[in-house]
Amino acid sequence: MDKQMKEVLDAFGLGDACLDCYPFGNGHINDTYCVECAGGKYVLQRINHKVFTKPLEVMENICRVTEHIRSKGQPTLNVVFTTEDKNCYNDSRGNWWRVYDFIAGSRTYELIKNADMMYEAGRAIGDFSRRLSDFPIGTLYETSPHFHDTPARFKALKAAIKADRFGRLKACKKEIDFMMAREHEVSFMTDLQKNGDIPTRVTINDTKINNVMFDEKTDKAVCVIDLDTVMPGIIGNDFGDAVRIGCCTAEEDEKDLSKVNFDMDYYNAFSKGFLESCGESLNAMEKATLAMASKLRTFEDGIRFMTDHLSGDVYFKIHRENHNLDRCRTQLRMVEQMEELLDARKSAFTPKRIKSIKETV
Ligand code: ADP
Ligand code: GN1
Ligand code: MG
Repeated sequence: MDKQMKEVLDAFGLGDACLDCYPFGNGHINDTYCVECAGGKYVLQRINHKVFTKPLEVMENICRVTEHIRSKGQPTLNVVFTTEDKNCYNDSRGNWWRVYDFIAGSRTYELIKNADMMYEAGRAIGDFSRRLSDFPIGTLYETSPHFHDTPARFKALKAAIKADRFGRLKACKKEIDFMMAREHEVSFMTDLQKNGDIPTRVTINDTKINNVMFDEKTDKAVCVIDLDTVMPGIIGNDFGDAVRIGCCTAEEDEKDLSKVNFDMDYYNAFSKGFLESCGESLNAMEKATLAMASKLRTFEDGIRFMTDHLSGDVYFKIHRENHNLDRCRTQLRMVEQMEELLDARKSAFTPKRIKSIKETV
């Protein structure tokens, strides 16, 4: 173990007990390690402080939300405090670190195996919302402002197109045309929120399938993790992000787009689990727009991946050339299929339909 890692593990009182410490998981943002000690297993993370510029506020949100869930007797992330009783550690090089208990007997999946697992994921994500419905939302920090502000994401894409700093634009014409043709749709969910047609709730804002822990033996969902972006938000984004990844027959970075298909059975199973958990507390507009929110959430990541590709891959970790472009392409293919299969087009929401939904809200 190198000197820096020893310093960090010592801060959490794990330096001497540590038997092994190795990179773990497939997140795009933080650096994650599994720490095996004589007395147990932990997850150590270096918080990406370029993305999360206020790590103390992120940690405060996570501690409060997880305490709330724990107080209801439910499994959740458990923050391990430093020997100085702090929820994270700022090392001598300026990096921010935190430790969680490893959620025993559980694992994550990049690709869902069957519809039952999608039902389970829906249940876990819906449960999170239900359990936090009585949480004082106004006390949460908005740690990543404009995180799911899709119009702002689109604006950033346009700026990246204009700058074309790395001369990558010419190879992306088809994708850019596809995205431009949908510009008028990007404010659909944020407009509903602004107009008060959908409420602001405590949301996770990052519910891709590898942020759901499943029991290793039974494949039952244990809980959601990766709570860095827990903030006030739109519930459709939590629903939609899981659909974006979970209902896709291939991984997010699949190069062969013929393998990238939308699985309707998975969508139905996920919706069932989700609505059984938190459906009662959603209003009619939230429920009616879950499919549209799924498409827009998927489109938003297509926009973000393309923006990052054109900007020189500065945000999402990449592991090969054109990785963000490949990720963008899968997202756009999913959007195309959601438009067909879920009728998730803005035109499906005629003023007449919106009016009739509002009347039931
Ligand atoms: P990122 O923000 O980079 O995606 P995550 O918090 O999602 O980081 O962690 C990355 C991966 O590490 C997860 O997908 C999961 O496989 C694993 N992981 C994270 N926290 C835990 C935990 N408490 N117990 C077990 N595995 C975990
Ligand atoms: C990132 O952290 P991770 O890998 O779970 C990103 C999400 C994107 C996702 C795309 C803080 O999620 O918003 O949807 O990649 N997280 C952050 O796969 O930007
Ligand atoms: Mg993650």
